[in-house]
Amino acid sequence: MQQHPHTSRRRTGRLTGLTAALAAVVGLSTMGGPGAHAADNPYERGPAPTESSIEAPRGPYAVSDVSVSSLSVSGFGGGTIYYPTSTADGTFGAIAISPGFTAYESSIAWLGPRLASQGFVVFTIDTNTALDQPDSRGRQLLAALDYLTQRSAVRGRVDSSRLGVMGHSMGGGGSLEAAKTRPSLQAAIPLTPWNLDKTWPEVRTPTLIFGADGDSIAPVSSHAEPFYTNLPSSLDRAYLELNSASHFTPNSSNTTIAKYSVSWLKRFIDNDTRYEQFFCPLPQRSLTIEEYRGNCPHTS
Ligand code: 9J3
Ligand code: ZN
Repeated sequence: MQQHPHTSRRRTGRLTGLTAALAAVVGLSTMGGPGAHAADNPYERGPAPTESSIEAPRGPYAVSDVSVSSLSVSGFGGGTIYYPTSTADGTFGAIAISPGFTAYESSIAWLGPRLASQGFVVFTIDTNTALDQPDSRGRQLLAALDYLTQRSAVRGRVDSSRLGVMGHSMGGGGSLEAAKTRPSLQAAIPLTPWNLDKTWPEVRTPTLIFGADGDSIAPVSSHAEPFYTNLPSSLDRAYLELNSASHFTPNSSNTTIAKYSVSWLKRFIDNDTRYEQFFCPLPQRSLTIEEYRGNCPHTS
């Protein structure tokens, strides 16, 4: 059953515009009141977040999914689209997620329903071959987003102006490649990323990089940390190093990955400043966070 979030209809873009127009015509704009907030964010979805709501195994939206056969698409290897079942809240921002070297969609599948239940359309993909390198994975993430917004069965549920990318390992390296290629992306989240290219001055997309302190396949000292350091210092960027974690920690349900990913996606894909509280001021070192770096307040 749908646990329907109590977002009011006036928060949709069309109705906010209508409200503003009516307010102007009738002269209500100086009267205030709940129906006259010209500054309401049209992309905000779902109820106000709490620490427990972003840590929960599922968010407020019931989730459906549709399988996409590799035979029906080109430029990537098919996958599964997870999306909020209800259409009552209008369109949602969307993300594509790539697995790592030799891995399949199943290795990142937990993120599909977890993130979609918070109010995103999430496309977990397979790559054309399991051996594809980061630059190819970046192109495939973009092909998947293009399929999602232009041809998929749920294209009408997606706001094509609010898109992001995630990926594990070479898929995380691919997320950086995708952001470098397509600066209109609103958020990127590489998970224990791997790439031979260490420098990302071209990136204009707000980027949250997860590293793992015990990663011996993509050691943070030669991957996640230099990737973070070599993003523009003017960018909204963050580096979260997971404590007692390995290269494969992103391959199963992880509350720290989920809560900060949800917050980053909400903040930058939905422009939802209600989530800024979770990484600004910067999180402290803890049992789950070895280290956190970032800018605060955010600039975009
Ligand atoms: O996607 C990954 O797990 C990248 C790490 C790797 O196996 O690199 C070796 C070439
Ligand atoms: Zn570079």
